[in-house]
Amino acid sequence: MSVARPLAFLLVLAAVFGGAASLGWAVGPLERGAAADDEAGHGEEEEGEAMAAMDGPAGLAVAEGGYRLDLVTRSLVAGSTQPFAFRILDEDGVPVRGYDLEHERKMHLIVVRRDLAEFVHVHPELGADGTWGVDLPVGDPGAYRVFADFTIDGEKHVLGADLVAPGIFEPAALPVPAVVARVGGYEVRISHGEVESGVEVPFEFTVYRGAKAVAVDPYLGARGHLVVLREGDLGYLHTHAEEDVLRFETTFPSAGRYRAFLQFSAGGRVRTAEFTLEVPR
Ligand SMILES: [Cu+2]
Repeated sequence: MSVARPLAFLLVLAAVFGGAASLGWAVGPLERGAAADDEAGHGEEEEGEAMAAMDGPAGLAVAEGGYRLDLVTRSLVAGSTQPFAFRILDEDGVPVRGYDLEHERKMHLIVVRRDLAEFVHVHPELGADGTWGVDLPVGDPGAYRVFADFTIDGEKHVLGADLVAPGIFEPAALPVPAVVARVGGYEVRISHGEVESGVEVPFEFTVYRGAKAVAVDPYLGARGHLVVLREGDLGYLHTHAEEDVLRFETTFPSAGRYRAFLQFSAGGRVRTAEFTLEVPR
């Protein structure tokens, strides 16, 4: 083996670590934890930083902010609905049993395939021993990412973990950005102003049946529910919904492509409309 290879490897490592250090705020989870610990009287500037960190991507860590996502189910079976179980452990390793209601539920479980071709959003039931359980529909084989989205003592947490549905995996390319998505006989249009990273971007969705705009039914305490994930690391973005319209705000942490999953209720069923969003800078 020549000397050149290990040297090149070291250089790559240095670039990775150097890059991580210079990103600083982008390694949000660490700073967010620190900001949360410092509850007492921080200045306005620090509060601003904490807010910015809150708007960064979540769900990149299996443990964060004093809690750990512990998967009881360790692998998935492609093409079937199966029982899925997990726990949220506190710093002492004890399963958490007290959660706040958020969007009418105590736990939101989002499961996506890593290429963003599959998306499921379910609401598990909490057992007496602190184990969450749900019947989870799983699509085609591949690597999956699970997000547990929950609130404890008024603080929101999103923890993420990977697991695999074995089989022959055919990765799908992310669809190109489009302003219209079709789902179950409905056409959904997205409208937004200039999309730029680091600023709050408002989004509005209109649902059509034929040529006519239709009113959607309430769903989870709002008109709809929006999950936005970043291509590349599946960073999970917090979105803020307005109550009476399909309008949301989100802050993109960086340039890149994102996949937005809008869920709304119409015709007695929950539908998911999917959009690719391009953030140029
Ligand atoms: Cu939910």
